[in-house]
Amino acid sequence: MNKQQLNDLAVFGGNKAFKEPLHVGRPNIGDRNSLNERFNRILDSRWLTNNGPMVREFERKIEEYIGVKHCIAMCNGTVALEIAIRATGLTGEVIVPSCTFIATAHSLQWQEITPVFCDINPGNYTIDPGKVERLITPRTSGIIGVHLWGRPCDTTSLESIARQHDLKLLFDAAHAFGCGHKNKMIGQFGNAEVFSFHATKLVNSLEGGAVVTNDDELAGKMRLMKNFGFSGEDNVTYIGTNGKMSEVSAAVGISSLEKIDYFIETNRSNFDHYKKHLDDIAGIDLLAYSEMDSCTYPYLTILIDKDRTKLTRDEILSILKEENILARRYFYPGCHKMEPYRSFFPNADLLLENTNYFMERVICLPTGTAVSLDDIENVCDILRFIAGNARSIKDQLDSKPCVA
Ligand code: T4K
Repeated sequence: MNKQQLNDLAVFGGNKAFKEPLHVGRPNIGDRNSLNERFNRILDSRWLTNNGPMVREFERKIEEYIGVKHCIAMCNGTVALEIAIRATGLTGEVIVPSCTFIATAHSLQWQEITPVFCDINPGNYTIDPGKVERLITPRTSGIIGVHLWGRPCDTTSLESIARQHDLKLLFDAAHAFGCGHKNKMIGQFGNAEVFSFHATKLVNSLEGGAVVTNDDELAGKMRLMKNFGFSGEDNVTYIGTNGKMSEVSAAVGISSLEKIDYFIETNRSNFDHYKKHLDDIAGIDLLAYSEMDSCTYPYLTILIDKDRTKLTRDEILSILKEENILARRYFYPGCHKMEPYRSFFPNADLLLENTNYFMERVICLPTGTAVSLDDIENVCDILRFIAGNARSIKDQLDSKPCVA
C-alpha cells in the first residue's frame, strides 16, 4: 500500500490501489483439462440438454457429497427455489428472513405466495426461530430458512416449530454448498434444501442450481416440474416449467466440484489473513464463523460501526470503490425495503430491528481463488489507513464530496 497522506487516496486524486477492479464474486475455476475433455464429450455425443449424462453424473456426485437420496439439478437457484416451493405445496404465507438476496422472497411472490419477513438472530444472522412463531397465522404454510453467507440456520429449533405447527420447512442453501452443521452436511435438513451454482458461488456451473431431498415423492414431482410436467414423450401430468440444466453447465459443475477442497482451503486461508490484518482496526468487525460448524468461508463480511470509524459504511464503500476495490453491501437494504414488499408492508421495519442494524453496517469484501494474500493485505491496509485518518478524511469529503 502506498498511502502516506490523504491525497494519496484515489478519492482525493491519488493513484488507485488496484489497476484492475478487485471484484467480490470472481468465479472459482475448475480444472481446465478435465473441463475441455468433458466439453468434447458433450459435443461428440450431441446430447446438449434434457437430463443428459453430464447432468446425471453431476446429480449423482452431489448426492454422494451431501449424503442425500435425491439431487435434482436445475438451470439456476431461483427456479430451483420456485420449483421446491411449488412441489412442497406451499401456499398463502411463508415465513422468510428479510436479510437475504431478493430471490428468496421473489420465488414466493412470483407464485402469489406472500413472504412474511422475520427478523434475524444477531448471533448468526439467520432467521430467529424465537420470532418465527409469532408470525404464524392460519394462512402460514411453511418456513424458508436461509443459511446466510454460509452460516447454518438454527435447524433444530426450526424443525421443531415446523413439526409443532404442521408447516413445511425449506432451506435456501444458495450460499452453503459444502458446509456442515451438527455433524451433517447442509442439504440434509428440512423437507428440501436449495443450492445455487451461479458463477459467484463456491462451486459453480456458470448458471445453475439444485434441490436436494430425501423425500422420494417430492423428488419425483420436482423432476416432472422442471421438464414442463412431462412424464413420457407426450404425457403431461403436472403443470411444469423449463428448469433444466444444460450439459455444459453440468460439465462445469463437475469440474468445479472436483476442486472444492482447494476452493474451501483458499477461502479459509483468505479469511484467516483478513482476520489477522483487520483484527485491531477500531470500528471494523469481521464476522466470525462458528467453530461448531464446518465452514467454506464463502463471504468475507465486515460490519462498520460509524460511531467508532467516524465514517459511514457508504462513505467507506465509496472510498474503496475509488481504489478499485468493488466491495458490496450484500443484501442492503433488506427485502422488506424493496418493491413490491416495501409497498405491501410499509411498517415491516418495526419487527426487523436486527435486520436493519446489519443492513446499515455490512460490507462484503473480495475473497475466493482470484484474490491473493497480497491483495487482502492491500485491502486491509487501506481500511486501516481510512480508519486511522477518518476525521480528516471526513472533513475533506465534506468539503469536496466524492462522486462515486
Ligand atoms: N438465494 C440466495 C440467498 C442467493 O444469494 C441467490 C443468489 C439465490 C437464492 C438465487 O440463486 P441464482 O438464481 O442466482 O442461482 C449475485 C448473483 O447473481 C446471485 O447468484 C447471488 N445469489 C447474489 C448474492 O449475487 P449480483 O447482482 O451481485 O451479481 P453480479 O453479476 O453483479 O456479480 C457479483 C460480482 O461478481 C461482481 O463484482 C462481478 C463478479 N463477477 C460476476 C460474474 C457473474 C465476475 O467476476 N464474473 C462473473 O462471471 O448477484
